[in-house]
Amino acid sequence: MNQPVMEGLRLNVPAYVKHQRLIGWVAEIAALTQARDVYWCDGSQAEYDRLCTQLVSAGTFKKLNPAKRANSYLACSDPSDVARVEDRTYICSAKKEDAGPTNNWMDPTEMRSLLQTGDKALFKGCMRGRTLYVVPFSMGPLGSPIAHIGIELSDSPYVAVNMRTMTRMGRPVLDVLGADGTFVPCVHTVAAPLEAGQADVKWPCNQTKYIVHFPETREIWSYGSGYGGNALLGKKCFALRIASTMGRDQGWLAEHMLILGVTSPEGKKYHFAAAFPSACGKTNFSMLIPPAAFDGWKVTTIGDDIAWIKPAADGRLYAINPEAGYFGVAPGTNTLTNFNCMASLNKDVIFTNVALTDDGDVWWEGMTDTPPVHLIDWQGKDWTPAIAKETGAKAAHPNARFTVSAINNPALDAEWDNPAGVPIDAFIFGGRRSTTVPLVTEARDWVEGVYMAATMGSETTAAAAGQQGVVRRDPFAMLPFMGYNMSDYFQHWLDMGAKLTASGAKLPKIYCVNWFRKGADGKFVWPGYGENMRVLKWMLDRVEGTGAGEEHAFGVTPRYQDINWKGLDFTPEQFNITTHIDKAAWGVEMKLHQELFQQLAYHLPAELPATKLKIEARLAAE
Ligand code: SAT
Ligand code: MN
Repeated sequence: MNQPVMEGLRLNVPAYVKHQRLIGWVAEIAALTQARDVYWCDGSQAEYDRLCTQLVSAGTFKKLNPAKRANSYLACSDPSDVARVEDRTYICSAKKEDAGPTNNWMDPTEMRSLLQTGDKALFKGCMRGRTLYVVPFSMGPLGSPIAHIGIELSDSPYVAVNMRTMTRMGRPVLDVLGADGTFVPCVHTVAAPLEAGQADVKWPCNQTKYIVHFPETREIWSYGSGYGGNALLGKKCFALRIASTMGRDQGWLAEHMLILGVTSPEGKKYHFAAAFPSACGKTNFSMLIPPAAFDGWKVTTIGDDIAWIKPAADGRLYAINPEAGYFGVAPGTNTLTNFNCMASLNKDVIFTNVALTDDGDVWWEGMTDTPPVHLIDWQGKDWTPAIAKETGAKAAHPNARFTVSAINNPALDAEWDNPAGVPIDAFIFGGRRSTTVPLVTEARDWVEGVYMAATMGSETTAAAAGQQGVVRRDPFAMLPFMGYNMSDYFQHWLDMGAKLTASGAKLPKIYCVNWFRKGADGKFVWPGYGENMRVLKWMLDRVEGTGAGEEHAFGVTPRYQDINWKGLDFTPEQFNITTHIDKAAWGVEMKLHQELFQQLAYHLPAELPATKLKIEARLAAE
């Protein structure tokens, strides 16, 4: 094939690339960013190994002891580049109202001038001295009608190797794309150009950061960060922010949800999709092992973070996991909290910001009760339990992550890759709340469920830069991931329910859960993890119409006797702490719902304030 040359730069287009518009766009971005050269990722194992070796030479990666963690690496980031940056994330829709009050907005023309076209446009020359990697990826099974293709152009080889694990990446994607297929263009730079002779650093990044989405033209531009959700653009940027706008236009849902399967001893299978904010245990929940008393029950993982959900011809909602790997939180993960996850992490893993042991393995807070006597912490400093006691230094960053392929998961569901998806029996919405919100509540109907999800609050975590532990409203666990106006999104959910009801289908039930309520001693009361199976079982009984519960102001909650406690010593008093409704606390909570509704007044569906009035009336009558 004819090899276009831009200002002396060879584009190195492989012969199998037939898509002229793609080639033209790569040429345009290479010229804008003044990349040193261009490399097209084929997604092969040989390429992955080669890039990892290159990352080791550059000092970005440390190869771990193969006897402990085969084919695995540790990357430690710049201390300033450890989490998503919500205050630097923009939705640049033509109209400000379409981004809505929960998103940062800038006029698209102004943003384009800032990034691409202005005299001092940030992307001009931002890849000088670096290779531009062309990373073709598919969200969803390759070639399936529900999948969508993206092409990420990035100057970070760390991004290229992580994208290979997190998505279906490489040459087969370009084969599916053919000569004129549609793709979402994603441009990413660490924004650390290298001048001639300038030595690179281990983790190049820039103090200035922009994570930008143009929903109308379905484009993503990311500047200045090499980290996770800021840089692996298939994940939050595409599969949630851009996909949510596609879902609004095309009648489907892109959600921040895990998907799990539950199989009964009789072989009946159910599916749940569950939304929780970042770092609230979605990965653990999706891989849970039922307690011994639930002999014969099995939980399997379809996805741990994102669900694309579409109505099918049978009137039910079917969910797929658009990702191919897990980018999960390491701290707190151990063989008790998530046995399957620990088993997944034995080989072929990229760890980011965990600690290094003296024998070339990894460690993080909560992995073992007794820490090793010496470690190199995530910032490269000596760490001992004594140092930690004195300075409070963490061995691993609280938002340290692992990147691992779904196929490493021993609990992987046989249908995880099925393009048709799995039918959803129930939705679960959960926040991290040390007070107020009961263990589990069932919505009486779809509208009440949408109300629960819309008004959900959660204490902030280390997954995003900023203050931690403050309760904020996080509707549908989508606050940082909504690609359009939040009120329009509530309407979209209500419309979806109305459409399914009209078709005569049985709607999924909707639950609100809270595993995180604390007792007077400040400790979590609910034992969590595998014991969550007891709550799932109650939900299944309700789905089957056999489970009992008690109605109250917010919905239906199990009484102590409605849950199977076999094999667990959990008293009615403890259960009461996890479920009781404190009227004063709920008075405060309802004011926070009101504040949210005031913030979202533009286009807020009338059903939501109407539901609030009903709840308040019930609360007053109790
Ligand atoms: O960094 S990510 O956005 O991928 C992880 C998270 O915050 O959920
Ligand atoms: Mn997430």
